[in-house]
Amino acid sequence: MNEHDRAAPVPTTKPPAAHEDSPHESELLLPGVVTEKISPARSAAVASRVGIVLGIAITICFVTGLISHWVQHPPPWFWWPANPVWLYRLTQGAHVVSGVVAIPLLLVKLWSVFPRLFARPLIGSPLRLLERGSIAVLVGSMIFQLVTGLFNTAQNYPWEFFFTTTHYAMSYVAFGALAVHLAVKLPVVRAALARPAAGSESPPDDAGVASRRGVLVAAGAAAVVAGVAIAGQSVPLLRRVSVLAPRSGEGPQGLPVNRTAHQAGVSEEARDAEYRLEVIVGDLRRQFTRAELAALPQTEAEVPLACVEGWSVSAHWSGIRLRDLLAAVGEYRGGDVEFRSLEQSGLYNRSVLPQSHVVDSSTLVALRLNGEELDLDHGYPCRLIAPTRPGVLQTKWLSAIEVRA
Ligand SMILES: Nc1nc2c(c(=O)[nH]1)N[C@H]1C(S)=C(S)[C@@H](COP(=O)(O)O)O[C@H]1N2
Ligand SMILES: [Mo]
Repeated sequence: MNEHDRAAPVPTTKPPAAHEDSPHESELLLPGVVTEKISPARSAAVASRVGIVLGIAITICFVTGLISHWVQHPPPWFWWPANPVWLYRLTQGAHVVSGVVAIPLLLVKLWSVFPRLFARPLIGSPLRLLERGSIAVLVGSMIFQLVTGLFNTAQNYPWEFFFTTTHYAMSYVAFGALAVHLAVKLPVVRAALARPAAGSESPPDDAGVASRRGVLVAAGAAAVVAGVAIAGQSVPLLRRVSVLAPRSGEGPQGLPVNRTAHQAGVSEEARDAEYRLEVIVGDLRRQFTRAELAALPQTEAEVPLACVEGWSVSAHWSGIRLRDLLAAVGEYRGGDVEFRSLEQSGLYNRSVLPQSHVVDSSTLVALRLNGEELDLDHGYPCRLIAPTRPGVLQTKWLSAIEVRA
């Protein structure tokens, strides 16, 4: 007798019917007229399959979101490579696309399990209460994350709280609730996946079978459409079909502008003949005019600008390598470097660059963009451009660069 003979279970009940995993009338706290009309597609078969794809999308979204947060607010243990230059463009593009793809999947998933919210008993045992509670937290936090994230891609903040900290904190709630939910539902998911989505014993003309397949296909199609609609923010070929991508390649010198010189209140200072860039290395400091910066050896680099909102554009920069500029003032002995902007207020008027990026050969104090003098709105007289970093940290209209002890 081999392994298989022993393992084969003896069927004690009748073969599974097509609707076995749909909630039964008597199990629901709903009037019969309503229960009768519940589509058989609202089943564990559909919920499990959509749930798996949704779970993958959310995991990608969570991990890439953590990366983005840590790059911007690095904990002591965090290290992020400076190469390949497109790395952040990829992770942040994946973050936004996976989040947008999750929206239709979450809607289909909620639709498929909705009748079960009325399952008897409404509360029941403490364990059941826990299960229901975790679902409430899960659904609430997921909707919150996807909606706030979507608004952020449109640079629209119709709320009072500060987006990044709230979105970050809530991601742990959402992902934690997802883990609990998956653990609780694992037996149901396994059972549902063991059966074909449509149910093997069902007659071919069964309307429920057709609609289950239909719902799965529609969910997949909606997810693809949603993904394509936003991906054009980062994928040039998709730009024309990306209706959800608000900023893609438009703006002076082929790059979108998030904050203009006028909005930042730097138009005059930036063009002033008295402009100086101050570079501080330890006890040594030196001021550079724009002409002096232009007279230093210039380096070219292809480095994408990748905004946290999801849009990204590859660009050709030219300027002074940061490490060369520091060396023109004093010896760089390691440590973070702070960049300050002419901009007085505003969240992004300074940034801190870690050592891994300070010494990288494609980190520039850029003077030119795509073959032209840097546009005022892109940071004239000079700006920071470093690889694998979010746009918010690519400080424009630099006034000072300081090596922190
Ligand atoms: N001083 C300053 N620099 C800034 C910003 C800002 O508001 N002020 N915005 C940042 C953001 S959010 C992005 S995405 C990039 C966009 O650069 P661009 O406007 O040249 O495309 O600039 C960054 N640099
Ligand atoms: Mo940005």
